[in-house]
Amino acid sequence: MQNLDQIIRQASADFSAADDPDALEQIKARYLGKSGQITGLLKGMAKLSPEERKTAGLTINRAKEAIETALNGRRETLRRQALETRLAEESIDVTLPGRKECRGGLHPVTRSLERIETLFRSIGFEVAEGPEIEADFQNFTALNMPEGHPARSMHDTFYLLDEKGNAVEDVLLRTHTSPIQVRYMQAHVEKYGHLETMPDIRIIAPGRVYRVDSDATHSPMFHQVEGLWIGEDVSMSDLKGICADFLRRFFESDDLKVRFRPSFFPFTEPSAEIDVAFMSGALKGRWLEIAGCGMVHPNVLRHVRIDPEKYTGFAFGMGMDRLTMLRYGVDDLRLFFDGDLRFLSQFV
Ligand code: 2U9
Repeated sequence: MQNLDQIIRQASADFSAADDPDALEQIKARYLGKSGQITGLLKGMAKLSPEERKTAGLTINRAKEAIETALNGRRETLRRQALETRLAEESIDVTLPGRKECRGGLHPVTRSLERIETLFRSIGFEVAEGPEIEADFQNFTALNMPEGHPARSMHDTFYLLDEKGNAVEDVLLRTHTSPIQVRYMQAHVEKYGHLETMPDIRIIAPGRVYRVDSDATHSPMFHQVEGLWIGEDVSMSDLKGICADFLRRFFESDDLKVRFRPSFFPFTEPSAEIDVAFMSGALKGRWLEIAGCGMVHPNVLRHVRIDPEKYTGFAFGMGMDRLTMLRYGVDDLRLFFDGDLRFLSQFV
């Protein structure tokens, strides 16, 4: 069949002229596609007699195979050429220095947090957690700050809006980690309130807190850790011993001076500010305010249904960022939140 030999030769020539895989596949359609020449010949066999169909079928299929062989040969040539081009372009420069693996590290505030948790766990405290979006009751009312109390305005915070832009009542970003302790006390009373004597509550409550405040020593989001010990005979001297001992261990300084200065907080009575003075280093001899503390106010205990005639307790609170600044000699709080690797990599 003269015609078929011509088709095979033409197909091979066309395939050889294709210089990329897409063009090759398009040319293939001309011969083997739905309306390709070979397909057309195969369809045309329907008109032949059975005898003629047998021989025609044989020769057309042989031609089809020959075209497919030519097509596959070209495909393979193009694949090899593409590979060779890539290998030539992507030559490896063995003299280049290797890629360094950078070591990550914990954020300095996280390092402080882990240190604080370890120290308090070692004296039998549990670490409690709670939600950052809080209810007005746990954040303010239960802490002896009823609606309209002036201390609420010192805790200026972020309120939440619904889809229509209206403030969601009684919901806010917590201004301190005290509500964690309120929730813990409520759960404790739920669990053990029926007993003659409840087991002691001994917890620390670390976490993020929010206030509308921003400068070199204040950030709208900062970290606090508070502590609480409630029991039958917990006294102010327990508070002083635990806090002073913690601070000396945290700063790894046995000769750290610690003093308690009378103060006021709505949630503690009596209340005190805790100051420390280092005996060496750049801050030597200067009193620095580091924490607040006091005996838990009877009204706070009443709000969570603990009898203040039977149980007493102490609480304290500190800014974890400030503790970290003092421990590492950092003078701008914002450095902790900028994400600048030149600063952070010093703590790896
Ligand atoms: C309950 C009862 C009492 C926690 C306390 C302070 C004093 C305090 C500040 C230190 C620096 C906050 O981060 S800061 O600005 N905190 O002075 N916090 S007593 O009192 C509580 C907590 C929970 C149920």
